Amino acid sequence: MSTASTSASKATPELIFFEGQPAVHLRAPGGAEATVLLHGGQVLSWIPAGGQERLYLSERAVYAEGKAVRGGVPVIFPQFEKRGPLPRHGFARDRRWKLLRAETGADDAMAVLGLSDDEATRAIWPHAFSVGRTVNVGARRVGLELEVYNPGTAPFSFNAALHTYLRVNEVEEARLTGLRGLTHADSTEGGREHLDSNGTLRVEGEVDRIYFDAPGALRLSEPQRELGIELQQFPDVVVWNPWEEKCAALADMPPLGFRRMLCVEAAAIGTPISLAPGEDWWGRQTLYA
Ligand code: TA6
Repeated sequence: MSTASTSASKATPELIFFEGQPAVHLRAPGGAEATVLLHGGQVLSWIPAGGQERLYLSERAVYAEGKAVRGGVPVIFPQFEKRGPLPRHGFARDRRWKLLRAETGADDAMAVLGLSDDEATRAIWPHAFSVGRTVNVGARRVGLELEVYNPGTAPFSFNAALHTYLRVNEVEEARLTGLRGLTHADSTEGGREHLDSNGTLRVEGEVDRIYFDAPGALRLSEPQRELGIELQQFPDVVVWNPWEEKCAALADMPPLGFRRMLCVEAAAIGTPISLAPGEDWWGRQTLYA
């Protein structure tokens, strides 16, 4: 269980400690809430106004220097999986980000966090960079934005993803739609490509797919609720559920955790993004309850 200490009566944004780690708690005027951990710049919780928690966070997640927190919305940068020489999924998810701004507007609340190169990142990835993460909570939606800037004198290229763990009541009852006619690479079959002729994805076993050049709108339907997922400038979508055996092998997931989550990730994997000095790129995933 979380040990976040927040108070509904206090003005937002509020600096809190979540599992002993500094975090910012956002509360929009309509009552929607989000919690963002400085470690990894990671959104851990999103509760739309009058609603329920919509992100999955493992109760066995580890909150420690150099470790990635299992759940919420980890930021994957500058490498996806093992598609390069860096640690798996890059380094942004296990480093401390800076809180650059946090404020409440008339009908929303937002926080901006940043991560830049330092000696440790340059030792494994020799580039000057600056990554910004904006989290914007309105009554029934949350906007998750990633911005990458090249302040250096040489170009670089990168992969990125928002590895969003969506909470579901029972994954076998959930349906993900919007992928009809797309080809996906199946990571459980060494990247073998398949065409999705059906368009409705049901999870009844391990799923680990990359849909390249996906459309910008998806829908996750459950018997009692719906979630809209919008992607801007992220060309690819990753869908992941480890299922029983792989979940049991993850020390930071409870044995039945796979039943409560489905990762639907906004990603830029197929074609790495290249930035010349002075250029920037942004991508956004917006969730609508
Ligand atoms: O995005 C899907 C994926 O790459 C899967 O292959 C799966 O292993 C997952 O991410 C989690 O990776 P992690 O390094 O956080 O255990």
